[in-house]
Amino acid sequence: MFSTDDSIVAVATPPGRGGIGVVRISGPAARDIAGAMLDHRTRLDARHATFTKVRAGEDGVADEVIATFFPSPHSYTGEHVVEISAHGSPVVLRAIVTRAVELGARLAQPGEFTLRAFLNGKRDLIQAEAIGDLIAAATPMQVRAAFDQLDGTLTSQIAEIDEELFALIARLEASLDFPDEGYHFIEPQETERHIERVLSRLDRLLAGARKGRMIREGATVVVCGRPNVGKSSLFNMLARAERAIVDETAGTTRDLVSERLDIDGLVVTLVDTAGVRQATGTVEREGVARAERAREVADLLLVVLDGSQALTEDDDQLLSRTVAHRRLVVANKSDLPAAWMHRPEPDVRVSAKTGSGEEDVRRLIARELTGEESLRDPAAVSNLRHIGLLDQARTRLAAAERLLSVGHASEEFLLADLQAARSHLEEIVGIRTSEELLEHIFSNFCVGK
Ligand SMILES: Nc1nc2c(ncn2[C@@H]2O[C@H](COP(=O)(O)OP(=O)(O)OP(=O)(O)O)[C@@H](O)[C@H]2O)c(=O)[nH]1
Ligand SMILES: [Mg+2]
Repeated sequence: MFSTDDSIVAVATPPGRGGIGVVRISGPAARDIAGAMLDHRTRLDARHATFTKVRAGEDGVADEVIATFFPSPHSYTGEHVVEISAHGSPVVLRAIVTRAVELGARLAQPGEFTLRAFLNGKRDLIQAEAIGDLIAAATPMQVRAAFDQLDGTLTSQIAEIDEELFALIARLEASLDFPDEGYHFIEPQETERHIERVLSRLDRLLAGARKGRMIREGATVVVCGRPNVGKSSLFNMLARAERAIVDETAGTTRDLVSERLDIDGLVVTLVDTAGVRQATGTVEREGVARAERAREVADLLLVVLDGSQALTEDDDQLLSRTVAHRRLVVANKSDLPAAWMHRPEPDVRVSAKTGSGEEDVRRLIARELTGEESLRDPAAVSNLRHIGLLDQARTRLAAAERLLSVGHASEEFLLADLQAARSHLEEIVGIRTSEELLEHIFSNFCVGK
């Protein structure tokens, strides 16, 4: 399904109006297609910004543009590419694309420019996915994590592991190929040492995986507690906006209210919920049911208690119902005298009224989600696809290690495990892929990327 011998075209800048808008054409005919709609008398020079005019179509649409020709292979896709920067008018950009199609280009599919970059060997699969992550990033930490992968950090770590595996496989194969000489090209103890080393490298990569995923995908944090303990006040404090209604009557919040925050580089969707109690009215009952469902999908709960009052039965019930869930117990209203010998000891005391303790809550949220005190550096692995394949590679290596530990491991069995581990690693980088996988990855991109 992937044709790469034709030329494709799309607007590469986001929809809407802007100072400039860029149309990208990639493929063998890119230079001729662009040349046919530009006023420029001579052909476009390589990597030279040419100021000229475009005339696109019978409606007389025209604009002043800068056209740049990137000859193959030194372009984004590895093919001939022309980028036409016009003024950012949707009418102009659409006319340029339409004209390019008349001249023989095809409308690009989502992610097709980056797909071509991958198919032409300009990017490996990790890097191609990182481009998607970088464009989608909502926090500087997400950009850093994506850029590291684009820069090849993960690629080279996997290549090092793969190299060691490859060398080991080669020596084991040599032993198989010359069985009569009674000579092992590699002793079992040495094989074991190599496998252990590869395993510990994989473990190091996987150790950062939870943090990496949290950085890449973000997390849902749900504020819960009985009515009136100050959930909405705490929510507003963290959102730094008066988003949710606060009132002294119990049962103020009915619906879920959510807000996206940047907590220490993490994209956190914070959700305020209705106070949990035996509700009377139908609206409040529905609110309590929604709160319950929100708790079930949360990555982290903030269980809010009123520190100025004795614990009630509702508090106790919620505490015991959430005990197995990842949670922080937050004692609010610390500006009032504490009336409560707390058990369990709260993780943090705050006053949503004065704002005291806000930094502690943020720090604890980040720590609970990532397992780290502070998020200075992104993790090497963050993509669930990569994590799954690393795990599978690890499983096969552990199996090989077990074979060795029981002694008499035949080279054939060892080799089967080691080769399987290698193929999982190759799938991460994209040395092995299927069309379905590529389709899945690139269809999540927008048109023009
Ligand atoms: N003194 C003090 N009062 C607070 C604090 N936080 C909230 N309150 C007050 O407690 C009352 C309830 O606050 P809300 O934030 O609406 O409480 P809630 O848990 O969202 O309540 P429901 O939505 O009804 O479940 C309001 O009168 C707030 O002003 C605090 O830290 N100190
Ligand atoms: Mg509320």
